[in-house]
Amino acid sequence: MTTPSWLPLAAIIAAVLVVLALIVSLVLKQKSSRNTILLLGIPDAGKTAIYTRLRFDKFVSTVASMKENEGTMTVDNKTIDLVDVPGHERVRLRYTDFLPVTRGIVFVLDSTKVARQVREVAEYLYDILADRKVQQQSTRILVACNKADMIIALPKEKIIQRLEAEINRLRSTRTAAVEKQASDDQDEHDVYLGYEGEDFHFDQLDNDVQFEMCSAEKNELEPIIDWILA
Ligand SMILES: Nc1nc2c(ncn2[C@@H]2O[C@H](COP(=O)(O)OP(=O)(O)OP(=O)(O)O)[C@@H](O)[C@H]2O)c(=O)[nH]1
Ligand SMILES: [Mg+2]
Repeated sequence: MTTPSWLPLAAIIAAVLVVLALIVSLVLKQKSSRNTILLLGIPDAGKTAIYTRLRFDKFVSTVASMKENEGTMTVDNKTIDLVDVPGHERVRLRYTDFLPVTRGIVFVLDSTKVARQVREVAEYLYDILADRKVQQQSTRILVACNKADMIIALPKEKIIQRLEAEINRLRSTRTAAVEKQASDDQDEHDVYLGYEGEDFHFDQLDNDVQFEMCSAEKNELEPIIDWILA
């Protein structure tokens, strides 16, 4: 009995399908293992206040954190891991340890002080946006403009404008610095943000970056919760 001529081809197609199915299931598994929401931002932005609201539904006036807070929140029967990373310069970089399990980043800023703090806020946000892992995983980012209960809080549109202008400035100094350096040790923060020759805008990024006003004090955190659940 001779082997039908289509049999080898069918075997190859079947093998390819099995491999594809394996790859898809691996990717899905990897994605579902990313269940952590990181709360990042410079000191005093309100990360611990938001963390405590989301987890325990209460407001605490805390002191500067020096250690991460880690725990879960449950909404709509979904359990989500939350990590509040202190803003202090010596500890904030620890956020990179959590990136492999991170589903989204809530970048918290103080809307009442963002004009004065724009350089520090933009530098930290720049590091996050330009991080290779954040880009590879297309990590979603929500900029939570906190303390919106205060009358002096800057509106969202103004905050976006200020940050875009500052990132634009930073980009030219950082790109120049990277070019001056030998090219071999630029592995972590060397991804160019936006389009060359054009002013920087958040919507030029592949990562989805949203902005929402909120208040941990007044418990106005629905935009954050909706974003986490989306
Ligand atoms: N008015 C107002 N104050 C807030 C709000 N959220 C936090 N605060 C105050 O802002 C201060 C800083 O809040 P934290 O949550 O400790 O800030 P943090 O971002 O965790 O700071 P680090 O731990 O130092 O990185 C505290 O005095 C809070 O009471 C808010 O929504 N409105
Ligand atoms: Mg804190």
